[in-house]
Amino acid sequence: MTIKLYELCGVDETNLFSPHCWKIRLSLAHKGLSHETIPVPFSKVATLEGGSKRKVPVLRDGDEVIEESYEIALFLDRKYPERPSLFDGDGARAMTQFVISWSQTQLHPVIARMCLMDIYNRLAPVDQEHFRITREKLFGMTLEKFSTEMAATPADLKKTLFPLDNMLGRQAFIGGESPLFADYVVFGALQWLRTVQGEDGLPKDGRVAEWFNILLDMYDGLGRATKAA
Ligand SMILES: N[C@@H](CCC(=O)N[C@@H](CS)C(=O)NCC(=O)O)C(=O)O
Repeated sequence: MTIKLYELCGVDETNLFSPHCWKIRLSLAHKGLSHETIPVPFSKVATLEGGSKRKVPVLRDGDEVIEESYEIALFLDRKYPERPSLFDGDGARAMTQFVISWSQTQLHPVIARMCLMDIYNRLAPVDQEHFRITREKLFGMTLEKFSTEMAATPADLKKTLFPLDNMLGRQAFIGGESPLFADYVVFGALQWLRTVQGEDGLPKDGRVAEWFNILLDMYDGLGRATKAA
């Protein structure tokens, strides 16, 4: 039975931009599993699977429905143990929590500060309303004020990525010689920026750029196939 992946989209259903959904797109490819994408705009997320979900990605595999990207990755390894693992043992699962935490608390805020209005501008009016209400409540200010007064630059991003740049001097991937789920976590964040704003804000040269380009080209260019904005 085909695996279904509910993924966030804007007006253009082929512009899949959610960082968390990208983690799972690459995880499925890593395991050699094909899937059907069901694009979902912000205002429809709460109607998925009978209305029980509030966020995507959500994955349906037969009768099983899983949400939360890390839980989906664990599920895929549990259900398909004969395929390449997304984690290299218990230690890797535990350390991936650090990568998720770093990505969520350091990388995502900088990227949001770079591209908030780019996200807003690619949504349909009904989704713009949802995005404005939820994000203005979260930030405690208007989107316009956030994106001007809190704006971040490519230099801020480069600085935030320094730990990754430094580590890539010693090994090819966060996972070691080949990528693991932890790589897809960080890839998802940069792909988010690429798909909503284009490539200008991304590192252009150096180790992180090289690592990101390798991941964009992996799995028959899955990442690159979604156009940069
Ligand atoms: N921790 C969750 C985060 C998922 C998440 O934040 N998804 C966003 C899209 S990137 C969402 O569905 N938001 C719905 C909304 O804001 O209404 C995961 O890793 O799956």
